[in-house]
Amino acid sequence: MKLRENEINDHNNLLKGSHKVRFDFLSKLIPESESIISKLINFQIAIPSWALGSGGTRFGRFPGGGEPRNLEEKIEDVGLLHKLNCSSGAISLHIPWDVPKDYRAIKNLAAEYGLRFDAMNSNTFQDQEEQVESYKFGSLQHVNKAVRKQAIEHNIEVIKHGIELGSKSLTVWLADGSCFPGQLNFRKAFQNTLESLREIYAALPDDWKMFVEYKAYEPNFYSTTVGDWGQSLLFTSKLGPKAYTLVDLGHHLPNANIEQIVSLLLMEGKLGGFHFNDSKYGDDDLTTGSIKPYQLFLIFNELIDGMDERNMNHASGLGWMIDASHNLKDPLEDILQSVEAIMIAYAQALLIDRAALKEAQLSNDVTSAQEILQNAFRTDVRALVAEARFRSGGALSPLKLFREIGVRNQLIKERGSKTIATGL
Ligand SMILES: [Mn+2]
Repeated sequence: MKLRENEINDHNNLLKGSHKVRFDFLSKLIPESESIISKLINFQIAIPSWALGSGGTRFGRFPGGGEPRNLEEKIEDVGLLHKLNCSSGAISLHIPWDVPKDYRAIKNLAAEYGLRFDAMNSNTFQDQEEQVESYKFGSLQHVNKAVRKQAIEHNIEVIKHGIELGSKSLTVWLADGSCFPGQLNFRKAFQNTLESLREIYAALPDDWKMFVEYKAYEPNFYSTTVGDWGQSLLFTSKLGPKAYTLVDLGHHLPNANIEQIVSLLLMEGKLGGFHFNDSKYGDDDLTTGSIKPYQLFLIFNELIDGMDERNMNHASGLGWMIDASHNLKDPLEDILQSVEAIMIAYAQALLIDRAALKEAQLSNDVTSAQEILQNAFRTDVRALVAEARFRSGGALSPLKLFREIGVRNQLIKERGSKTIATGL
């Protein structure tokens, strides 16, 4: 479904008065508010095609109806989100779930909604019906060369789809690993994986990036062949300058200091992109900012510090993407909440008095360092984020408008109540 222009205007007209009071107050408090707003306007977060339907656990799935039935409807859904918040201007596809039948038609449709194609994602963690070899015991790491070859060719096919659509990056996440001690020769698994990644890397166009995503455990529970940022960095360093490490917030062991990982990867020029989500225990894929908003803020603090140090453009220097799965909420509402949380953390981190923080660090003034960070974190920047959206033509309250016009009911009417998003 498409939003009508007057729906956003009518909504904004009702909220404009109270928004202005909050924004005027905040912009007086924050002298740099105009520069923050322009950075917020430029900042776009890619939406993965697989987050548009209900997720599930291995115990069950409870779809809410009206889910996108094909790639075209996935693009429509992201287009709707982008229209509401003006911050979701990209979609990330997953092959084979989103193989385009007609590249030109798909590109035109995306352009109609103001969307570009973010990183392409390959899939060697499941067996597809038509495939000859099985990934049960791994893909790029597999002891059997024929399996590795099949997985390499799949990744190269994903790159080819991406080239047709104008994407500029490939994300490789491997489920490869082992479930029991003794099952795998760790060194051989690493070497096989490296050799396979090298063949994929060789197929990358010059202006493309390869993101190597790590994950501590699951689906393998004893070892994962790209299990942490050290292993990913080892691969990406050996592969070459187009290879980068991708950080997914849910892919660490409990209590890992993710902001420190981010800081060092950036320092080395090896941080490629981000998968946002949140978690309490493991790879829970909960709404970004719903459990640990302070951690998200601290990560953005390191991101801004490290990117500014290297003169990187905040909006385009790294790949920004949500990677989440929703079992309880309306997936589109959940994404609106996640994008909002990311924009808030980014805006708060832009508020940090960096000169004062540096001074506190150099004089070992631990108390002031904490005060400076928390002063920014405890500032309610929601009116700045709303103002950025408003100036871009979006809704002052995307979630409110989403409910007011009954988006889910309309989608159920259009698509039916029993639809299941492809791939999930
Ligand atoms: Mn991920």
